[in-house]
Amino acid sequence: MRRPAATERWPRPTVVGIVNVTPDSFSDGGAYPSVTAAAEAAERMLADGAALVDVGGESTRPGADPVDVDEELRRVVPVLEQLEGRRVSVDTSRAEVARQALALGAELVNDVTALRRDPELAGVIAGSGASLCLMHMQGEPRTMQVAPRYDDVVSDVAAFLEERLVHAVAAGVDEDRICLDPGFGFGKTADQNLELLRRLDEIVALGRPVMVGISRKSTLARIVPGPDERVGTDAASVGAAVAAFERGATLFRVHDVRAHVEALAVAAAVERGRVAP
Ligand code: HH2
Repeated sequence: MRRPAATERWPRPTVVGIVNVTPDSFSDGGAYPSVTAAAEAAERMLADGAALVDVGGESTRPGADPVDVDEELRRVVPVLEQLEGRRVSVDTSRAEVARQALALGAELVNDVTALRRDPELAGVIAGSGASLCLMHMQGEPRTMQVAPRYDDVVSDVAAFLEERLVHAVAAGVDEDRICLDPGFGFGKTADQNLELLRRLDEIVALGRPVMVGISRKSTLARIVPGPDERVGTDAASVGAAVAAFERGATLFRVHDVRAHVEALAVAAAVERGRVAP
């Protein structure tokens, strides 16, 4: 199977810790009672081996309503201020949030709309030297799980990501700084998510590093029921991440950083066939 070259920017595996500063995220909504608590959680993730932490202020769980830009800024900016000097990504699809996050040192903009929501976002990233994650979503969070439809989920997602990659590059974003994400759970049934994971090498074949965000998602809870039927367990999340690694994924957006770092270190050593990198 074709393997992506590890780059200095994103060695394989690169673990990205999730810091949702939202009251309503699907698995960790309202987890942080204060800005300091969120920043401390981020610091712990970095100490546990996350390469960067992804700070987001707008939930994209199925059924979620959008928040206005001022509210998103109120949630995200104080946390980014406390994390200045740390390696941070910002989970936003808005140019103004990205602009302020980049000014505070964020190095990656993680846009779940793949530059389809805010026409000014590409320009903010283009001039900045920051990186960009383009994610596939069918529909919008409020309604995306109602009746997802594809001819072939993997080819459809691959075609979409290829088109968005061309769009981003045409808008001035450096291709070397773009990663692609199939968007597990974003307008996909559980079986469609599993088909995407099974054939992830077809997304990897697009030639850019692939990010996967399957940590705690409900597809995993369908396979291994946990205490909450909408939330997969951390052990199930690690299993999915290792499966994704074996199919060529590079970046892993996760909640339980330590467990993923350890499991993926072993998966990488097995792929190399030796202990030392
Ligand atoms: N998933 C979520 C949010 N952002 N970004 C990328 N690139 N890939 C993903 O799969 C992805 C993402 C949703 O998960 P979470 O952040 O845990 O919940 P919420 O959107 O409710 O805050």
